[in-house]
Amino acid sequence: MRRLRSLLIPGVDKKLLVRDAVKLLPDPARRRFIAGGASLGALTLLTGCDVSDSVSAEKLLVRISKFNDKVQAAIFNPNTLAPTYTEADITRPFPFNGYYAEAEAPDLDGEDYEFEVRGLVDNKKSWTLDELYRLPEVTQITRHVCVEGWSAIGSWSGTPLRDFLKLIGADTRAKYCWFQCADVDGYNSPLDMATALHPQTQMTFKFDGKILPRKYGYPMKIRVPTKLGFKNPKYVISMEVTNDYKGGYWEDQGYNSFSGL
Ligand SMILES: Nc1nc2c(c(=O)[nH]1)N[C@H]1C(S)=C(S)[C@@H](COP(=O)(O)O)O[C@H]1N2
Ligand SMILES: [Mo]
Repeated sequence: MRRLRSLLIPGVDKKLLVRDAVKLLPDPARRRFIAGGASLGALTLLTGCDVSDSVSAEKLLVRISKFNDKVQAAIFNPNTLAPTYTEADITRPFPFNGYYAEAEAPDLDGEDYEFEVRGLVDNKKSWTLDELYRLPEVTQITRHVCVEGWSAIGSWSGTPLRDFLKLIGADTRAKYCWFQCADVDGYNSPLDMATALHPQTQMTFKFDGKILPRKYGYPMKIRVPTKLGFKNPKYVISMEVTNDYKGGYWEDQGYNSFSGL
C-alpha cells in the first residue's frame, strides 16, 4: 500500500505496539488477531482506538487489557455492527489511497458503465448506472481502517449488498463474492459470503451525500466497515458469485484474506 503520509503519532513504534497488544490480548482474540496478520490496522478495528489521532498507544493497550469475554463475543460475532458516527465526526478531507497516485486513478465513464454479474446467480444481466442508482439507498457513517495504520470516518450511501444478492437470485451458500475493478493492473478482492451478507456491507454510489468522486472509486465501490480498507474495492466493474478462491491484489501479496473481525 502506498506511503500515504503516515499519521501515526511520532515516537510510537508500530512493531512494539503490535507485540505488546499480542501479549495483552486474551484468547480467542489473540489467535484471531495473529491469524489476521497482526497489523496496526486490525488493532484499530479491534479496539476502536486510533493511534493516529488523539488516542495514545498506552490508552489502546489499556483498553485491550480490559477486554472481557462479553466484549469479545460481540466483536467476533459476524453479525455485530461496526460502530457508526455522526456528521460532525467525518474526517475532512477524507484520505485517498491506492497503489498509485491520485492522478492515475481509473477514470470511468458513467455513460457506458455496466456492472457485470457472473457465476452462481439466477439473473446475470448487467446493470447500468441509472439502474443501480434506482436501488433503495441507505447512508452510513463508519470508520475506514487501513492496514498501514491510519483510519478515517466517512459517510457512504448506496444499497445493501445483501439486498442486491437477493434481487439477482444469488446462491448465498456460495463461498465468495469476488469483485473486479477497473485499475490498470486489475485490482480485485474476494469477500466471504458471511461478510457479503452483513447488513452494513454496501454497494456504494455516494460519498458525503454526493456522487462518489473519482478518487473514492467512481462509479461504485464496495464498502465493508467490518473489514480493513483493502477489502473495500473501488472502481468495481464486475462481481462473480463463486465457490473458488480467486485471490486478490493484496491477498496475493500475503495479506490475510479475512482481514476483519
Ligand atoms: N480498485 C481499488 N480499490 C481499492 C484500492 C486500490 O488501490 N484499487 N486500495 C484499497 C486500500 S488499501 C484502501 S485503504 C482504500 C482507500 O480508499 P479511499 O481512497 O476511499 O480512502 O481503498 C481500497 N480499495
Ligand atoms: Mo489500505
